Amino acid sequence: MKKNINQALNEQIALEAESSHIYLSMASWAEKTGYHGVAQFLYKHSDEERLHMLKLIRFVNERDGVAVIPAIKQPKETYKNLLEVFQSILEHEVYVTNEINKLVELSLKEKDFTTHHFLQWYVSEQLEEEAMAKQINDKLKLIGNDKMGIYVFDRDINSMFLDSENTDTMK
Ligand code: OFO
Repeated sequence: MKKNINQALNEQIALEAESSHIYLSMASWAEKTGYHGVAQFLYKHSDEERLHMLKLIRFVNERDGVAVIPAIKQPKETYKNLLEVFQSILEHEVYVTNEINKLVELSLKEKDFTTHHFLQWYVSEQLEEEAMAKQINDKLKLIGNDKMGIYVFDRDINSMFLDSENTDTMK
C-alpha cells in the first residue's frame, strides 16, 4: 500500500473513532436527560462507528500497511436539546462524507483499485447515514416544543430508524 494512501486511511480511522466518541457522549447526555430511547439509539450508533473504524484498521493491516490507533479528543458534554444533538450529527456526517469522497478521489489518482473498491461500502453507508440524520432533523423540526411529540419521538426512534440500518458492517 502506498504511503499516502496508508496515511489517508489512518486519518479516516481517527475520524471514525472520533465519530464513535462524539455519539457516545451524546448518548450519555440523552440518558442523563431522560431520553432513554434516544440514548439507546445513540449508543448503537456509537458502536457502529467503532465497527467502521475496525473495518478500516483490518483492511490497512491486511494490505501490508500500518494502522495507527489514534488518540481521541474529549467530545462536547452537554446539549441544549434533541434538535441540537441531531443537527450536530447531520453536520458531522456531511463532513465525514466529504472526507470519504476525498479518499475515493485519492485512490483513483493513485490507481489503487482495491482501496477504491473497499471504499464503496463507506460511500453507501454515508448516503444512508446522511439521509437518516436528515429525516430525524425534519421530524424534530415538525415536533418543535410539543412535549407529547418529543415523548413519542423518544419512545419510537429505535423502531423508526434502527431497523432500516445496515447490519453487515463487518462483511
Ligand atoms: Fe462511519 O459512518 Fe458515519 O460517520
